[in-house]
Amino acid sequence: MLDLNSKLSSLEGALKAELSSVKDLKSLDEFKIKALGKKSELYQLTRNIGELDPAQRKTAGALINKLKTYIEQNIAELEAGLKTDDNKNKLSSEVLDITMPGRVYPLGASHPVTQVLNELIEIFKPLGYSIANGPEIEHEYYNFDVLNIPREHPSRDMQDTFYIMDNVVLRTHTSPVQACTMLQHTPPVRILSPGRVYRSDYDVTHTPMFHQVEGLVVDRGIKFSHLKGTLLYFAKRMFGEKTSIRLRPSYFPFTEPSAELDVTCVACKGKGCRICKNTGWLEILGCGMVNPNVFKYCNYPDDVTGFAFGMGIERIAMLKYKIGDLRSFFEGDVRFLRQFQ
Ligand code: 2NM
Repeated sequence: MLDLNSKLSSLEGALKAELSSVKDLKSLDEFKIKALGKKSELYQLTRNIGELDPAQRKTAGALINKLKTYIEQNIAELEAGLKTDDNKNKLSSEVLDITMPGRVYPLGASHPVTQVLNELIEIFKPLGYSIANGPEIEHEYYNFDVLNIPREHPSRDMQDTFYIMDNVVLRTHTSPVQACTMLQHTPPVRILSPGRVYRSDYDVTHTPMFHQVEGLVVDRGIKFSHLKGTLLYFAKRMFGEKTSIRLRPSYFPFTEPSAELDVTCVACKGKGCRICKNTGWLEILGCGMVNPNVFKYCNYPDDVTGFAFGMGIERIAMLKYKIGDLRSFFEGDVRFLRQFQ
């Protein structure tokens, strides 16, 4: 018994000394195993109780248990303390100030030409138009011949058209897309052809590349009044409900009759100003009834009729956003572009 007593008190001393050097939760876990686990001295002592005198077993068990409880209590206290410290450290090192403003990353935006183009598509979508795209490099035949533009027509001239090689050009309008659609599909046709077009021209109002949207509707029974109604609807949606339209006779080889469309001046609302040269009107597009010769080239039957129209997107954007110089669209100056975010 004396032997056990002294064993226990030296074990207590050793365990307390060791526990005092435990400074974190990880080494505390290691200590728990070492002090109370299956291989610990304390556990071995409980195992050996059976070898003692039956009369001594009870006291021995009580003494061992007392030390075990004592050590367990010490561990629990230290653990509670270490856990609190650990939480405090975490709280102070992981401070998150949710009132801090977020990082502001610069956001891009689509180009004003793209914006107006998308708007145009949205305006014509509810009328049932599909989008038709085509190549920017075209055979002369599709850019001119099919569209009833004769060999001696001035627009074929080297001055206006970029020739890639003999008989191959950069398209000067998106009409070849419409001609090709007619060559591939029987009527009815109702399409919108947006895209880049190229003309050898450069000044305040002309750039060698610009964007066009052309519309084409072909069916039996299509009349000029359908064209007029379509254009009035378009003008009101693009420039506002109060906009009026005016058609003036014009000439295009691919339409007959042909007309130019004016809308109420966006600046003075029709009163007359510098922008509309005191007329109260602004020209925005060309249009007409598709020339029967074009239908012949496309192998369409005699009884179909159709209307077509074409406009420059930059011009529409300039009027809508009151931009003075066409060239600002192509300079890539972010101060200009940011105004359309
Ligand atoms: C315009 C004006 C008038 C037009 C004609 C055709 C086609 F393919 F049907 F012949 N497409 N686009 C047309 C008609 C284009 O742009 C000022």
